[in-house]
Amino acid sequence: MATNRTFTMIKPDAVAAGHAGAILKQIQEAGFKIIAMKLTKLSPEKAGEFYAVHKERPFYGELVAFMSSGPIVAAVLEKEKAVKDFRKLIGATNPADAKPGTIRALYAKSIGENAVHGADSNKNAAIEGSFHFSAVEMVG
Ligand code: DAT
Ligand code: MG
Repeated sequence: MATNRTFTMIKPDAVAAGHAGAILKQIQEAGFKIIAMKLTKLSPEKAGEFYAVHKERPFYGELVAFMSSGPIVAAVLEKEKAVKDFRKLIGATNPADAKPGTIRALYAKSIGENAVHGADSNKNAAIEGSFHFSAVEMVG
């Protein structure tokens, strides 16, 4: 069965709270292989660029400020149906709606500070992965 790739970020709230290790453990135990990974910090400009699709949404300013507020862990993950299965693993955007046991149900504080990002399509996974990593940094 062909595998595919998704892109994730452990967001500033979860890194600051010391949850990065537990979240990575949960991701690996769910069968995802880490292809690329780094601890980094987005500038407001870079966070704005990453979330440019949400520019017109009322929460855009808040989102950019939050995503540039502290270190994040960025990673490319590989698994069968990676994009779909990762969205299932992280749970709904609003942790109040996230299924018990999902990463957002366990670690997210609010709809804005929701612990993790997960790409929403194969196309965006590829765009977002190459936003953070060069081809030689992806160890397939
Ligand atoms: P997701 O991250 O589940 O793909 P999204 O793409 O709709 O959700 O939004 C991107 C991020 O923007 C989301 O993870 C947190 C923030 N966000 C979304 N809706 C919000 C809202 N109503 N208020 C504040 N932040 C919000
Ligand atoms: Mg999204």
